[in-house]
Amino acid sequence: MTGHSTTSIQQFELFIDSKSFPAESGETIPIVDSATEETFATIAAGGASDIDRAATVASESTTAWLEMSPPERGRVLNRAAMLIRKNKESLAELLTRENGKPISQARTEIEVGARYFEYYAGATDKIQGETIPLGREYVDFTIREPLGVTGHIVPWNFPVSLFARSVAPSLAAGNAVVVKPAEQTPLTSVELGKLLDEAGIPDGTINVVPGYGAEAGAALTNHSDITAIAFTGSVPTGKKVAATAARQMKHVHIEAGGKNPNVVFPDADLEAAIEGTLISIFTRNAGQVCSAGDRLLVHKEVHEEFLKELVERVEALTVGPGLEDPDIGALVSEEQYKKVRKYIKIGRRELGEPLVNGVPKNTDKMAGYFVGPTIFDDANNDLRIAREEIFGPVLTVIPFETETEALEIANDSDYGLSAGIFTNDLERAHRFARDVIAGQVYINEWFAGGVETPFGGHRESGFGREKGLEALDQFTTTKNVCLSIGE
Ligand code: TXE
Repeated sequence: MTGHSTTSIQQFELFIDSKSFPAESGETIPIVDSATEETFATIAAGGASDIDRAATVASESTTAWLEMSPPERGRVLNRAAMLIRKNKESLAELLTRENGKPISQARTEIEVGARYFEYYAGATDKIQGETIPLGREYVDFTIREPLGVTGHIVPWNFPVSLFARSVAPSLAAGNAVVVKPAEQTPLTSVELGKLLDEAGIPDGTINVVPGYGAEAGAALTNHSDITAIAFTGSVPTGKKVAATAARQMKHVHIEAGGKNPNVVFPDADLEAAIEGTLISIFTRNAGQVCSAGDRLLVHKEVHEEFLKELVERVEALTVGPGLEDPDIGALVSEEQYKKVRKYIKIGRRELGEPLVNGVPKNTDKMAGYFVGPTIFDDANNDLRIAREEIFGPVLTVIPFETETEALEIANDSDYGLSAGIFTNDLERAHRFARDVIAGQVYINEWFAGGVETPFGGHRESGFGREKGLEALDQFTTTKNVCLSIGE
C-alpha cells in the first residue's frame, strides 16, 4: 500500500487532482482495526475547503475526460479493473483491517469492485439516444449527456464494492467524480482513486476526500458544482442529503437500508433455505448488509425442524479476527458494536432469552468489536427487533400459517429493499414476487443477482436504482434536439 508510515502507523491523505494532500486544516482521523481496537492508520480529515478544491478541479477536468473517445474511456475503466485485480491481496488486507470482515469476503468484495469497472467499461460506447418520429417536417433525436461532476457518499459496510457501484457508471457516463468515503473505512477508497489514476484517467476526474459526514459529506452535498449525489447510508442522513439536494435541484439517489423478510415455506428445499438464511444475516459481513434477511418468516409446519437445524449450524460458525478468516469477523466500530448489543438487550426485554445468545465462544480474551450470532424466536412483527434495522448478526424469527399472512407480515415494514422466498411452488414464488414491496426479490437463493441487475428500494429504503444498465440513467440527462426541415 502506498500510505506512508511513521513508526507503525500508516498515514493516508486526500487524493485530489492526481496528487495526495493533507487536509487544509491539518486534521486527521484515526483508523481503528476493529479486531484489535488499535489505531493502525490515520487519514486526512477533509473539510469544506478540501471539498471545494476537489469539486473545482473535477469541473475543470470534465473536458479532458470527454475529449477521450468512448472506447478510450472504456479502456481506462478496463485497466482500472485489471489494476484492482492485480492489487487484490493488498487491498483485501487493508479492507479487512479497516472494516473487520473476513479476508476471504474482502477478496470477494475486491473482485466485485473490479467487475463493476469491467461491466461499465463495456457501456461507455453504448450510452445512446433515440430518434422520435414527429412526421416528415422534423428530425428529432435525443442525446444522453453526462451531468458534470457527481458526488458519491459511501458507507463503511462495503467500502470497495459500493465505491465501484456508483463511481464506475458515473465515469462511464462521462462525469468527473468526488467521493466522500465513510470516516471508518476510507483507506481502500483512497487506494482505488490512485489505481484509477494509474489506469490513465485525466487528472482531476477522480477525487477522494475522506472526512466526517457532518463536515465533508455535508459540504459535498451542498457544493454548487456538484450536480448529482449518490448516497448509501442511514435513513436520517439519507433524508438530510435528499433535502439539501432538493433545495439545489440536484439529481440524487438514496439507498438507505432495510428490514428484509426471508420467507420459508414447507415445500422448499430446506437445505437451500438454511444456507440462504445463514448467508442472509450471519456469514456475509456479520449481517451489516442493507439487504440482509433480518426477519425470518417460517411456516409453522416446519418451524421447529428448521430452527433446530439452523441453531446447530449457527452454533458451529466461527467468530474471530478477519485476517484469520472466520465465518464472522469483528463489527466495524465501537459505535456499531454498541448499537447491536443494545438491540440484543431490547430483544431480551421483548422476548426473553434468545435461542442463540450473541456471545462469541472464544472472545472473552479477545479485544475487538465481536458479536456472535443471535437468534430471537417466536417474535411478532410489532416488536422493535422486527421493525428497526439492527445491522449485525441478529435474526428475528416470526412463525406464520398462511401465504396471505406471510405476505402481510413481509409488507408490514417502513422499508422496502429486498425480500426472499424459499419454495418449490412456482406459482407461489411468482405471486410473492408480484405482491411483495421490494426493489429486488430473491427466489431460492439469498443475494441472488449481480453487478448486472438493478438494485434499490421503496419507502424508507430510498429511491433510484444502482447496478446494471439502469444505473446509467442516474448519471446522465437527456437532451432532445428537434429540427424543422420543412415540407
Ligand atoms: O450512517 P451514516 P452510520 C445504517 C445501519 C447503521 C446506521 C448508522 O443501520 O447502523 O445506518 O450508520 C456520511 N451529510 N447503514 O452512522 O451517518 C458518512 O460520513 C452528508 C445502512 O455510519 O448515514 C458516511 O460516509 N453525508 C447502510 C455515510 O454518510 C453524511 C450502510 C453513511 O453514514 C452526513 C451504512 C451528512 N450530514 C449504515 N452525515 C446501507 N444502506 O447499506 C454522515 N454522512
